[in-house]
Amino acid sequence: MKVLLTMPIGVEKTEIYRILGIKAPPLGLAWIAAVLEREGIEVKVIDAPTIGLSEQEFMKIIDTWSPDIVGISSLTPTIYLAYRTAKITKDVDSNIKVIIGGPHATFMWSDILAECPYIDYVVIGEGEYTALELVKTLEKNGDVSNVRGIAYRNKDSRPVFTGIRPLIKNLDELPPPARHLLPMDKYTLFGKPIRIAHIMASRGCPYGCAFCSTSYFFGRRVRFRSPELVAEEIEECICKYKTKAVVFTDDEFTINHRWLLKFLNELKERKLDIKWSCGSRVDTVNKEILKHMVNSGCTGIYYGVESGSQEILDKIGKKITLKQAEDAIKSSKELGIMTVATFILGLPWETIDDMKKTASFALKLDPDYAQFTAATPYPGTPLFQIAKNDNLIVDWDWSHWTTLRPVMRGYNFTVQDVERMLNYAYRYFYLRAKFIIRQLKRGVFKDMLKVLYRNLVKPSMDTLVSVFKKILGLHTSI
Ligand code: B12
Ligand code: SF4
Repeated sequence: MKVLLTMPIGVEKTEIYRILGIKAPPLGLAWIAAVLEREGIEVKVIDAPTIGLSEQEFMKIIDTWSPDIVGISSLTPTIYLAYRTAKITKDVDSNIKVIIGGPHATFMWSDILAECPYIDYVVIGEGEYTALELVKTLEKNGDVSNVRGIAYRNKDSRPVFTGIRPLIKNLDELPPPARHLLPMDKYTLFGKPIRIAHIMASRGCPYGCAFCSTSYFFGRRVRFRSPELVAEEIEECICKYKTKAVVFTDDEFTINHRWLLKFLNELKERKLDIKWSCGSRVDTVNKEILKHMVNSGCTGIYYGVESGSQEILDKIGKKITLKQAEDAIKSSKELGIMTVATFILGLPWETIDDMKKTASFALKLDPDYAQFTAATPYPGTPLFQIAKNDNLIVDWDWSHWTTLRPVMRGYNFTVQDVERMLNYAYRYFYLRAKFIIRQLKRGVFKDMLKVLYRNLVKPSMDTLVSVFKKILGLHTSI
């Protein structure tokens, strides 16, 4: 049995990819590949956007390698490209079974089966064991209705869901992601040859914020891998791929201090000399833990602050206070950690004044970088239900659901208002002397000018926004 796992073809040409400009490995596919390989199944992984694979090249691979199964990973904004990838797979060989997985597929499986005849199976939720069981069942020509966690069309073309598969209890059972199947030399920092590895130490989050699908996808209980195995994975990356920097892609890396301290100690004992960055809530750090983090190589933290209005924070269930945000950014900066604060504009309950408050709060916090994105009601989130029920969604073209542009109006504002406020917030934060001088001092202004120059042909505010997002893209990688 030969299984080819791929990202949708053509993602690198989309707005979001060009603007974010981040090349990151598809850890989900690499993990599935590792589990399949462990069972002796022949697997190939294609990180199509990173290597810039064209449709023709993809079809050629299908033609020459002849997989029995093609698995495609997809997010909401890349779903149409996933459909197209499924179609061109079947164009080459209609006998190939096509499987799709990922957060969009998980919550929209019934629409997917109705919309795309080229997709045979949808894997719902965490994919490793479901994919393995499905592949083994297909290999034996067995009865797929016994495979939990999938959806498919039955003989009468009716959609069937086989029921939820429980989450993997012990993540240590999983082998490390199959990085040997990925183009590891292509994941560099700012396009420079500093080798970077993406590591995920945990899955799940207890908070269930209204705009985020993590708790509904990976569960409310955080499942940590053991500190030893995570450190071992890093050590392996250093040996095999000359990794110099690690990005932890956990949603909330600092949530469990006992685990974190054990892990940091593990890094110390193994004398692992790496720089690393992570994402964190503002209420799960304090000066003491930050000191430990800095001492073991932490150089950057990505904080989800979301809003400058306490009322809005409460409404989205973020369970943080503005004061906690101030304290976290202040302490981090004092310790020399580069901070990125992320904010959402256009949450349904906001007023224009609330959005202005968010822009002002960003300035008050004065993180190294601020990222403002449009509130997007991704499927599977409480926000999706609210937006759908109250007819707030004005753009149902999934390819626009990138967070770069609003697709939803509020109770008191239009999508045009959000566009205007995003431009306002970016201008307000970045076009100020303090920020520009800081960049000059750091010597990174050259990079910024380069990107600006490239975009000056179309010097609209939108362009400026994308320029700064590009810069953020560069810097949020570490
Ligand atoms: C790291 C990360 C990024 C990185 C790297 C992405 C990459 N190359 O993987 C960067 C910064 C580039 C990024 C960008 C974006 N991201 Co992002 N990202 C994440 C994050 C934090 C971790 C991803 C990860 O590695 N997960 C770990 C693996 C194990 O999970 P997984 O990929 O989902 O795969 C599992 C299952 O989904 C399933 N599966 C997935 N694919 C397949 C395929 C098959 C065939 C099968 C059988 C199963 C299967 O099995 C896998 C193993 O269990 C997630 C949140 C999260 N916790 O997952 C958000 C998340 C995926 N991102 C999200 C979004 C919205 C984006 C952006 C669209 C928006 C933005 N402004 O950032 C862009 C889009 C980029 C693009 N090119 O399209 C949303 C997606 C929501 C949705 N419905 O689509 C998430 C879920 C965040 C959230 N909480 O809402 N992201
Ligand atoms: S935004 Fe962060 S804290 Fe909130 S549910 Fe998502 S991962 Fe958890």
